[in-house]
Amino acid sequence: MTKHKAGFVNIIGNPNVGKSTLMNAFVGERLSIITSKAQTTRHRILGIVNGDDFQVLLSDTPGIIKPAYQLQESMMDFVKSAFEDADILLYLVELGEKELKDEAFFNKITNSKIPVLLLINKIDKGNEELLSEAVKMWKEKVPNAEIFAISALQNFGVPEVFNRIIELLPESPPFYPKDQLTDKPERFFVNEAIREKILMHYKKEIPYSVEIDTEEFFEDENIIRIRSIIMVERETQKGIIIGHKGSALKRVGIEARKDLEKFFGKQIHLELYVKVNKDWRSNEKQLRRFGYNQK
Ligand SMILES: Nc1nc2c(ncn2[C@@H]2O[C@H](COP(=O)(O)OP(=O)(O)OP(=O)(O)O)[C@@H](O)[C@H]2O)c(=O)[nH]1
Ligand SMILES: [Mg+2]
Repeated sequence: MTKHKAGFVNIIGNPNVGKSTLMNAFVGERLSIITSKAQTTRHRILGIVNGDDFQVLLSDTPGIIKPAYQLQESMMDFVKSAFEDADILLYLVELGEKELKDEAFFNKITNSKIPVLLLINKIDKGNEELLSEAVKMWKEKVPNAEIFAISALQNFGVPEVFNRIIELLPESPPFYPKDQLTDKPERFFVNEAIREKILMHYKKEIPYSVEIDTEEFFEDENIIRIRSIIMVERETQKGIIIGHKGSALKRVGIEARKDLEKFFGKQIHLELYVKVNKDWRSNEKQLRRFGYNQK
């Protein structure tokens, strides 16, 4: 009989390289939100892939940045934690990328005692020549890594990476029940669906000044009733979120509701409110309340 394998496989890399796209491709569900903007992911999100004799605990993490305010510091704490408990590191880069902007994190990767799979993503955007240049460069920069070329978006090369993960996984009993998909509660996915629409439809600093707080999540037999607050930092931002006669907010509500109906497989009633929570991004207590500061 084969022994059961299980372990933490943590995805790290620069912002916008496709970490969340890859995590969703592995899990086969839309667990992490994806947008074309950097800093879409703010949390460490666990996605669990279960088989009869394995359990892969994937972590999606925020893109690595130099933090400028407290929220971003908390985001980087999630990345640090992903280095600490990993059994396998997936270092995701995109074709054309030259470096990880943070030297300390980069050194952790090159000095890693655990297996590192360096995945060159978005190869659908390039050609053979660009790819072979990239492979050559990354071999020199991260000699301890095994290199794979993938397109997370097109699921190209992803099954091969998964097979290698299974080979490398340590023997261990499962860490979570075998029917569990994530460690995050339902409300988290509501918040994220709403935040994704805000990232998509608002410009400049607006998406980065927003946090969502789902106050009510009530599941009936046929419908889920949800009430969520969109928190902004300033009064002027509140007006922008709502838009002319409420049109902008309405669009966010409709689009988020559609996604959530797919995600939960049930009819959704979604009420949205906008509130000013002054400078929440720099307020320790508020950050803790929204699940950021874990120290
Ligand atoms: N062409 C192409 N685009 C991709 C691929 N993978 C991801 N993308 C796109 O890249 C953008 C960023 O993807 P995300 O998955 O949100 O990237 P991320 O690394 O999680 O970003 P942050 O959470 O902001 O750090 C989105 O527009 C994706 O559709 C790929 O393989 N090919
Ligand atoms: Mg992401």
